[in-house]
Amino acid sequence: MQIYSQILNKIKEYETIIIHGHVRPDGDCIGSQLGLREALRINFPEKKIYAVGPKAMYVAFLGDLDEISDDTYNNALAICVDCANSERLADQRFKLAKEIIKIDHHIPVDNYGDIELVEEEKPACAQIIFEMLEGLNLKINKDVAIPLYTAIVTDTGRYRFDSVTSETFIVAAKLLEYGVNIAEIDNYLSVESLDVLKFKGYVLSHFKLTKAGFAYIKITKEIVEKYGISYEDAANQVNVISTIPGYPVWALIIEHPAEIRVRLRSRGPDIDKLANQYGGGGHAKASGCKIDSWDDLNKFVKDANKVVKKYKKDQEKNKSTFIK
Ligand SMILES: [Mn+2]
Repeated sequence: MQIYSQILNKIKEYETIIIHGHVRPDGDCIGSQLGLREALRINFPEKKIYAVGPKAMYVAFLGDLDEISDDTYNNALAICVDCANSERLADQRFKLAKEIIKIDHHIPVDNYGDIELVEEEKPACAQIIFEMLEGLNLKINKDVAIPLYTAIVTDTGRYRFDSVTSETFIVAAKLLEYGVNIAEIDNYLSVESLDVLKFKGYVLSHFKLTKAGFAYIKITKEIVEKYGISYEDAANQVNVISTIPGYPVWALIIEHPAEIRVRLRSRGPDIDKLANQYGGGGHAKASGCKIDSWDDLNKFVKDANKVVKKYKKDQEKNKSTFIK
């Protein structure tokens, strides 16, 4: 692909390359950052390569991010991964870089990159990165493969999402050839603290269902504090209510100290437009947005109901017998 060589030329041109991810990073974000950092380090040992931003505890086994000074950005190239809009990038110092490359798989929100490699159909940003490294014949080793594999396995919900294709498995298979131990990674990803387990119990016993077919759970600050878990750990439980037949759209709505965030998921209708209405976005079946206060929850629930109702009506028309 021509864009691969454009990116390679930029990598060759710069002595310092800084890899950015998004706020509240997930496994794909950290895995893409650390996998790409390692790949660039082994292929260009003379260059200074960093990855910056907050860490994510549940993929802490992948390694640490770097602390760098503002001066490091002088004449540097920033590569931003897994992030559709510049506002959502962690560490806004990417703006200090001389040029910016965006590598992403979300529906684009803004075009902040000087060069952009965006493949919306890919289930994980790490898959795009692996295909690029391979396409450019760059060296890959086990330390590159482990974070990239972890990124793919987390962002695909362990290969369960719509966006997974044969290509995803081909990439995963190739990563295994570099010595990735899938059981070991699965063990790391599967541990769950007692507090999180108890919080799951709260979700299971307090979620709400609407007549239209929307399932949701409201989590106040007090609840997060009561269970003594992080906001991220709490928000990650959105799929606890993902399995109910007749409820193809679900959400976890959580109050952070400064805002109320909605994690919205679907196995039926596209929900990214609904997220757009509330200042968010993401993927067709997995999006996020915000509401201004708990008073707006009813309105959000109504809008979600509309999406589900329309979907069910369309399903009826098409006489789909597949129960979602
Ligand atoms: Mn991702």
